[in-house]
Amino acid sequence: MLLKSMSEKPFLSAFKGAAPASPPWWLMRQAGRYLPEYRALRKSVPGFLDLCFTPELAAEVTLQPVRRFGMDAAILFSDILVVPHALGQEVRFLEGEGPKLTPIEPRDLQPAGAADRLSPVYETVKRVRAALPAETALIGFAGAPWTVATYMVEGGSSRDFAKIKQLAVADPDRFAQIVEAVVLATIDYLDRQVQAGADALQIFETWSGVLSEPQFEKWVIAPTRRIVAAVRARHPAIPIIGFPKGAGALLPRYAQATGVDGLGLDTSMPLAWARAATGSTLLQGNLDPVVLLAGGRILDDEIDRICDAMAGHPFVFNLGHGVIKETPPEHVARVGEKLRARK
Ligand code: 1CP
Repeated sequence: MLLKSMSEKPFLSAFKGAAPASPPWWLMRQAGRYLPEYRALRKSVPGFLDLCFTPELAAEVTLQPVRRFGMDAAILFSDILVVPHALGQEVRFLEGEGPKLTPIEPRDLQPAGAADRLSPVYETVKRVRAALPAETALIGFAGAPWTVATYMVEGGSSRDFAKIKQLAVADPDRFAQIVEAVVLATIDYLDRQVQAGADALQIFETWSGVLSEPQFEKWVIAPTRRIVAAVRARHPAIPIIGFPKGAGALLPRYAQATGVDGLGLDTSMPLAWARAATGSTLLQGNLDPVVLLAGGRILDDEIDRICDAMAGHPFVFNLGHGVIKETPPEHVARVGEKLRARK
């Protein structure tokens, strides 16, 4: 029994109800620009998507933070916008400007075969799986349809989401064609990541906080529920984490209606409330990335506050959003030390 529990990956044990004093951890955007070894490797390819689609390099970038800091999980290095790319929309990442997507007609999106066009990603998953220590889990991921569609419709990052919200309320049938294409492609894409060796999945819903309750129901909950159900039908045991950033008081509804196994909590989420409102669902989060950037005493105190609030509950320590690129790598190392020292 002891041997069995020792051979389990701590990250996966948390989904089975384990709640050790020293919780498992990983960080959103743990691979990326705050690491000098990432910046060096990034220079060797012309575009960001070249990095995502070169398995040898993407696997190396995935492994970099785990090698340095010993997180309990690696997250596949890719991006949520590889799905629109696979659907036939042109996606470019411009230095300092973020993603740019060319407009496309909903009827021109090509969900059939989209997942096949992402085969380099599955090769990355295989390579990472083979290289990771036995105790480290590998998380595959995709963007949730609403969040991915914001980039597809707005043509890039947005401040007010005016175009997509207008489309969603004024021409829901046309918008539904886009969402449908993303749902279909995402189901196959996640399925293929699991087949290639991902131990768990995370669905990033970064922009769930900009919708009214009925619109949230329609464009966040319904498509996510379909993806979760379809992936589950193919892989009944795969843990799925939903991260509905900014969902606020809609978090319990999201948890119950989508059927995810774990919930990512953004920094604004009150921990005692989230814990009480979502039952036994595993929770993950929610350190402010700015506190990680700051380091020092406030970082130590916040790690304790969050872990104390989650004591006795299945929990994965993480940030409330991604690592900020100016973050000193030593602060990330400190998170690992501090968590391991908790008894
Ligand atoms: O090389 C570079 O500097 C590009 C920066 C970068 C990186 C490192 C982008 C561009 N994407 C990524 C990797 C990435 N993106 C990962 C890899 C694994 C890891 O976490 O270490 C993941 C999971 C994502 C997911 C992602 N991409 C999200 C959801 C999570 C979140 O941050 O909210 C979103 C919204 C994107 C879109 C995206 N990708 C990149 C940019 C600049 C953006 C736009 C962000 C915005 O609109 O604010």
